Amino acid sequence: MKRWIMHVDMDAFYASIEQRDHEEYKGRPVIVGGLSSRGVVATCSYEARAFGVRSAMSLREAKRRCPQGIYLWPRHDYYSEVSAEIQSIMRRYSPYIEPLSLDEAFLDISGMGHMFKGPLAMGRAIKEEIYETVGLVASVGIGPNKWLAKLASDLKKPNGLVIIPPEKAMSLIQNLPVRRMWGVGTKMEEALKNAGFHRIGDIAALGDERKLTPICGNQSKAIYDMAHGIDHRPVEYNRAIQSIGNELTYEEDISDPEIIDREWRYFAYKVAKRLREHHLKGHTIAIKVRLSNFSTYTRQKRLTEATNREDVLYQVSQVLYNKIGLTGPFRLLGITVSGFDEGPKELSLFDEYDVSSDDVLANTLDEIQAKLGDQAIMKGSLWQRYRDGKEHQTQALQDARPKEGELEEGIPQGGALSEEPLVMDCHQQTEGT
Ligand code: TTP
Ligand code: MG
Repeated sequence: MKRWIMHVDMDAFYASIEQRDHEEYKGRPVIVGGLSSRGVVATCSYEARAFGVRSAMSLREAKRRCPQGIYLWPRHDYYSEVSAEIQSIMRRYSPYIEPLSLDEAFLDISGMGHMFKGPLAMGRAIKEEIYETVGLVASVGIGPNKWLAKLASDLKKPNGLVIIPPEKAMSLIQNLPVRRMWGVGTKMEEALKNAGFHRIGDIAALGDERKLTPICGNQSKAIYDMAHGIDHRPVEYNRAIQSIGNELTYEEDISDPEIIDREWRYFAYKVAKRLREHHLKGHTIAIKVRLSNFSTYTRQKRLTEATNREDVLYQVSQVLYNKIGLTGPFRLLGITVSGFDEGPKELSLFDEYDVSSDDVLANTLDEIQAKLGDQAIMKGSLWQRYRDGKEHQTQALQDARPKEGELEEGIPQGGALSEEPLVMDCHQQTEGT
């Protein structure tokens, strides 16, 4: 059976939702992002892209390039709801679905083409159903593996529908810049170029993957395979949440101890809130800090009792932070919790009395925020942060997947793939597309 993977990626996702909901925004440059002077663009409509506005660009720069743009604050919870609707449509086409973020997912559709006139017809059907039901445009890519499917969905954006048959793969990818490979960020691109690899074909012609080791470290095999159009990674449709964390790359490095402390409090608040949303408690708390030169340090601690409490997360993060012994300036900070207790605990009648007053307070706050918005009730320190315009930048990160080596105690990260400056986890910046 021929393997066919589909990658569905919504066009200008947040901005398209805003245009869908506001007649007056249609056809106009819409920029969604933080509104403070330090804010960045989360995304923008294709009309705004024509002015040179891009994701992760500072809003200051965006406003310079496109003063007539419509600038909007993101509504993350609402976008998540739309995302869930889209996922439920995709799930009807294939149960083998792996969402990568709010707006993109892989589907393994091997052997399912017979329900349609082939994989391309199936892609068209999904696009149409998403458009008719949700009113948004998706780009769809289909290929013999994940990397080619992801590439395909990007080739004709917006409103793309592209299939890369295996026999066409090599001729198509060999002239593309190395940056187009999935997982090659700015840093690795630079290293590859310095070593004389500009196009994917340059890597494919190497003849021996070991020659890549000095540049790509433990990613060499993956990069070498990709350069040959090969990617054996399965669509991970059943992956349970393994960790929940938030991290943030700052537009300007931070070194003021008060601000750093506020950030730790913020991460503790945010991660605890998300753990409660998922009814999870974890034993392992990890922190991550990255310096301006990209050196990255992680420390973790395992607690005997699993927790989802904000105060515990904050206190442990401080113990770990002191252990690292660095004071900045920091490019990135973050907290992740993993090692979850098996399944949500069933409450028995007697257990009810076990619920601590802290839990009751946290749940009450969650309810108020769910009804009235996050700003309705907030700790003083976090309110200040929100007012300063930081809040918008921290999108809930992908629930998941400690990257290789990420949770290992005390190991500065050298893996080139992890050196990509993250704006949001699991997002690659694609420049100039
Ligand atoms: P993308 O799929 O990367 O971008 P997009 O859907 O806006 O545009 P397109 O796919 O047509 O190129 O990301 C999906 C959403 O994730 C995006 O709408 C906003 C959010 N996002 C951020 O918040 N910050 C970022 O840096 C990026 C790239 C995306
Ligand atoms: Mg998208």
